[in-house]
Amino acid sequence: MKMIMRWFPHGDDSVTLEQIRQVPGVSGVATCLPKIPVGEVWPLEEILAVKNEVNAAGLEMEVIESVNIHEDIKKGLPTRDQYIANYIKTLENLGKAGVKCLCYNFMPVMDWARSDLAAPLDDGSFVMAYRHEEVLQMNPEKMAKAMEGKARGYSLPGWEPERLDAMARDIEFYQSMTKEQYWDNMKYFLDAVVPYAEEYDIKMAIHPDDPPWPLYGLPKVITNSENIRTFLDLNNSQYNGLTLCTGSLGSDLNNDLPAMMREFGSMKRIHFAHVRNVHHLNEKDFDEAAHLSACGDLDMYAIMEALYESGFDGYIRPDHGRMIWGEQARPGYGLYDRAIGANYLLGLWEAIDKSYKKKGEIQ
Ligand SMILES: [Mn+2]
Repeated sequence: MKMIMRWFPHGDDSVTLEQIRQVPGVSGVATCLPKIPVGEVWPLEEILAVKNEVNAAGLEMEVIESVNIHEDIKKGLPTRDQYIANYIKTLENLGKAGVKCLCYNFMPVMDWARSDLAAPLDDGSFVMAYRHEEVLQMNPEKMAKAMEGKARGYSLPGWEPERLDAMARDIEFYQSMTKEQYWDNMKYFLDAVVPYAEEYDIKMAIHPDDPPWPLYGLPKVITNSENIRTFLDLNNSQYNGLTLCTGSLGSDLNNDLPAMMREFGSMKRIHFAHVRNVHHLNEKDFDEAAHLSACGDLDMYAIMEALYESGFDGYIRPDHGRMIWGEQARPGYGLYDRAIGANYLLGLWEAIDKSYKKKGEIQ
């Protein structure tokens, strides 16, 4: 298992590589090239420039999060073949740079949605929050504007300005698409790309839909165990795997996260885990709580134990953190709360590991 943290290059992050290097137990970053328009090839030299910067700080760049998928691929348009060819070329370049794992998502139109990026808690910290009724009353453009206002000048991955114009048009398009067609488009993409992921030795790791329920009539597919089984069956290569995000899937209280870790972990299909807690106010209203089990509704010990027992040897990152101690940072991606989260998770992992080794000695 390797503990990593997300980091944004080109000055688009308040957190520095030097700071991440000082977080005990963190060996690398998950990063991206945010300035390249969705659908275009990531040039090798630009990938290597970021890799060199990361390596110079004493960290690894084995995980990319994300290479976004062009909307034409998700829509199944004839133009998708060119975008898929570009995606494969990007994979080749990432492989040459030593990247081992690629987190991506296949969500239509919007990557994730929150009603507030900085909701105050009683202890003076701020969290990203989701209130279902408020989200339903906004249209995506309104939400993008509201989110932008609290993004402190940082880009919001998945809410790139060039995507906003097309959002309303895209939503209309998807409303006439069946879930089956959407699965077909996903399979078409996977069958084209996964053989190259194998060749370049890059584990593809799809991120669940966030939140894991339909919004604005858009299809949502990576939402629960049943749908994840369907997804994994679309292409049976081990390189077709998951970023198991406990925060996204845990927003739906019906999802049993330790059971999911066990099932998909034992199939060796979890390559990357985003581990964070969720605190529900209602079934579909939640805050992105601190990582500690006591702070939310997820049993983080049980989640880490299930991951450990599955023989997990992929990457883990603390997911979003709260904004604490007056930090000014990209929403969800301050240094302090994520550093605390990473070390809490590493502490759980050490305790689980030692208790298993002790049991082994006794037997
Ligand atoms: Mn996540």
